Amino acid sequence: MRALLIIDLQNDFCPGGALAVPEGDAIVPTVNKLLGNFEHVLMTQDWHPEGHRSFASSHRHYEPYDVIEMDYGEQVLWPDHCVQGTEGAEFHPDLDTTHSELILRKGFRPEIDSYSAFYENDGETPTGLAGYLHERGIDTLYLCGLATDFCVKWSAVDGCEEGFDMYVIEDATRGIDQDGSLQQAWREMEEAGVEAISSQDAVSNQYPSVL
Ligand code: VGL
Ligand code: ZN
Repeated sequence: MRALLIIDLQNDFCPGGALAVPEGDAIVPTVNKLLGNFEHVLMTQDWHPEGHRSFASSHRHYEPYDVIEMDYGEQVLWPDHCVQGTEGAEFHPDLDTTHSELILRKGFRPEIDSYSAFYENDGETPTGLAGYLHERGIDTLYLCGLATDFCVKWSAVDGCEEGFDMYVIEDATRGIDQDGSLQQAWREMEEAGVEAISSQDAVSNQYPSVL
């Protein structure tokens, strides 16, 4: 059984938002078209408390996009974004969220960031997603959303390690591309066994039994 997983398609990651991904909003119509082709649709929502440790504003002498060492490894420091309850944390207003059966919030612990839909950035605190998918008989995930080189990549790679079949829908995702991170992300995903696919192919691959 397959599902569509929409990563962080929120205002702050779209043009005009606090951590805007170039053309982040351009994928919304594509994602809306995909929805109807999936029996299961899940979404993640980046959901930080004010003063979150991933914010540059929480560290003296640091600027957004600086990289620091945290207990759990390297952390990019971001502009304040997706603060709980703010408009920036809301889903893009044109995204059709009615089909979504699960909204998984992440990054809500003040001391730790969470890019992946499966694990927080320590690599060991699970979000519960794998258990949810197993219980519902979902073994194949199609990923779209923002940003390709951070939350999409981390989710895709972790999903492979958890034993799921992972696809990333290329034309339904956009990247931040910080110092070549986008190309690097595609390389890492390929090495992990993630397959890149177009939205057209994701749709025509649906329900193999009826083809
Ligand atoms: C993301 C940076 C910080 C993402 C979330 O959704 O890719 N990137 N928080
Ligand atoms: Zn975040």
